[in-house]
Amino acid sequence: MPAPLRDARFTVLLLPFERTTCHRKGTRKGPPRFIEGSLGLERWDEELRQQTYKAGIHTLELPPRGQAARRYFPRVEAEVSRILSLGGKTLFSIGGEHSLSQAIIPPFLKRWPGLSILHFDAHADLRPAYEGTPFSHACALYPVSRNCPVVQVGIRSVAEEEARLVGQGEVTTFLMHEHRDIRKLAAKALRALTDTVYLSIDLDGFDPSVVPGVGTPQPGGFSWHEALDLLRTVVRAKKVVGVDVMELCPLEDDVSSEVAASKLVYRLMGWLLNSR
Ligand SMILES: [Mn+2]
Repeated sequence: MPAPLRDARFTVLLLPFERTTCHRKGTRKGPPRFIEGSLGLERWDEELRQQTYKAGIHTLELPPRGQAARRYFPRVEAEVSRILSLGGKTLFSIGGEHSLSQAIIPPFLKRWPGLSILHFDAHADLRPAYEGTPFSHACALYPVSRNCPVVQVGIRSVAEEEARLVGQGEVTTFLMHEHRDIRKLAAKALRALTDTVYLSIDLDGFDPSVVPGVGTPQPGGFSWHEALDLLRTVVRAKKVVGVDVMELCPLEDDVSSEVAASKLVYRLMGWLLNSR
């Protein structure tokens, strides 16, 4: 039930871009499968007891047309800037690989200079470059971590070369094995974040039993309810101005990953709708 752009409270930007995934290929199929997953959802949100879609959801797509990051990312940045300039429409960007966040976040930082990032991921993603390129999924948060506070949750895979950046400077890292109590973790994350927050969600932050369809799975991630408790706390306490949901790499014969991803987005929209 799509809404015209001018009436929409939420915009969904589909970014089927994939260049550097390593273990399993297929993140370019993430956005279309995300839409398929969303079609199976009930429009009635059973937690919030409301029909969130009635606020208006407008979906756009920016096809990469075979372009490399060097050419595609400036187009992504321009499109994000255009949508933000319309005002009053929270943008959800759906990947595609996580390196896209490098192009999505700068327009948010321009508009909200006090922004901080809640980075939900299994991986620290703080390498300055990986396999010869700074545009890799392994470097997703490196550039923005030089400019604004980044608070990392779910992290359970860190390269030796990243270890010096984890928990240093603007980066606050809550390693998964040290922060198992979600209520305490949420309270600590709130203290580390500023008032205005951007959510960058790599679906591999979830446990693979919740979202098996990711390129680089890691054991020991958040359960569905742990993740939702954490994110609900943040959305209620802060002003969340944008969200990306990345690295959906759908499986052939299992739709649970795209259902989880689209249900997560719909729930986030519902919380946002109720928090203003
Ligand atoms: Mn990751």
